[in-house]
Amino acid sequence: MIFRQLFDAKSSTFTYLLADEVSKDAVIIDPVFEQSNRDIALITELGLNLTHSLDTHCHADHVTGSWLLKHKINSLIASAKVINAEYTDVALEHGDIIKFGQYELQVRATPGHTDGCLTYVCHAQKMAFTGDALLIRGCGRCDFQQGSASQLFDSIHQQIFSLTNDFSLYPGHDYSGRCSTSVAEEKLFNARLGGNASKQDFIGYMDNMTLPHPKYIDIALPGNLVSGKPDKLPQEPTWAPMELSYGGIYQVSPYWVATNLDKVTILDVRENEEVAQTKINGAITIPLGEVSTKLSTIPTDKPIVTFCRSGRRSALAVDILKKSGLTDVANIKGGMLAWQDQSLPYSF
Ligand SMILES: N[C@@H](CCC(=O)N[C@@H](CS)C(=O)NCC(=O)O)C(=O)O
Ligand SMILES: [Fe+2]
Repeated sequence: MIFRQLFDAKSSTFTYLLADEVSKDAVIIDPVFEQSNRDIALITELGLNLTHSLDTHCHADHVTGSWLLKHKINSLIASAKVINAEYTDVALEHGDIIKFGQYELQVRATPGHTDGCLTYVCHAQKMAFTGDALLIRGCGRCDFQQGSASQLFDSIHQQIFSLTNDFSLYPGHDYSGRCSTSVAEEKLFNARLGGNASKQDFIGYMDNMTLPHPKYIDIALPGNLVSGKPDKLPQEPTWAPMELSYGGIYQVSPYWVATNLDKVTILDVRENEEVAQTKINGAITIPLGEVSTKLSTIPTDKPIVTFCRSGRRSALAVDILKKSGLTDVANIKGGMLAWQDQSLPYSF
């Protein structure tokens, strides 16, 4: 199975991408609205077909990326039926199965942090995605969203600790840099319900926690009740059709540049010897090492597209130009190698 754990630093949320390496069908668990472009970049670079986004619950601390992923790459929105979120395509209930290629996730209701919390279990890989029901050495708070410590204790024991000890557990958040755990570890060491803690011990602990409400709860809850559909789409560059690489660089296709030469300034950052051999007409040439000191010589009346042999050095040039305050800048994907592959015009 293809498996990636992603992190949103602002909300300390984990997002998980799971895919079948053969069929390329993929699902994403708990996408974060602001990270949609990152997630789509990874999905695109790995050549995956995202069939579903799956939320573990109605998050109080961030808005889901589900609606935006559907809008951009057509995945179905799946979340707990109990939440009754608008725009849900698949309303999940305990016992449902989500298939992606040869793999499947079993849906287990694990209420207690919220009344609509789900845990997704991949039996074949011995992995469970627990959302905020069970965190590493902790668990989701129970003081809002129909939370109940008694119910959470039962959910964890009946639906998570009932998995074999060797199951790996992947939580919805971690606030201390930890990434995954196991059933065996949490049974022994969970700070709130491990080591034979009784339900009474657990409720005593949870009732006496004093956590401030999540900072973005007033935005997150209404946002998640509409599956993350924004009032207004996030702003994206409009001067060229563009894709964001998983490396974080906006890229334009060589073909678009070749057919829109009058709309951009091409900045070729190859060394002089390379430019002496092949060049794109009209491009200005500044070797990468001199870009920062020659910024003032680069015309800024048009968007700038950067260029080199393979598209690697020119990606760094995009970074340098952005840091200098320019906004309409992108890399020509694949550089001269792609340009030549596509038989676009250049001179010797
Ligand atoms: N400080 C965070 C809130 C963190 C928080 O309350 N997280 C929830 C999950 S949505 C929780 O259950 N935390 C349990 C804990 O921190 O022990 C924020 O402002 O967003
Ligand atoms: Fe939560």
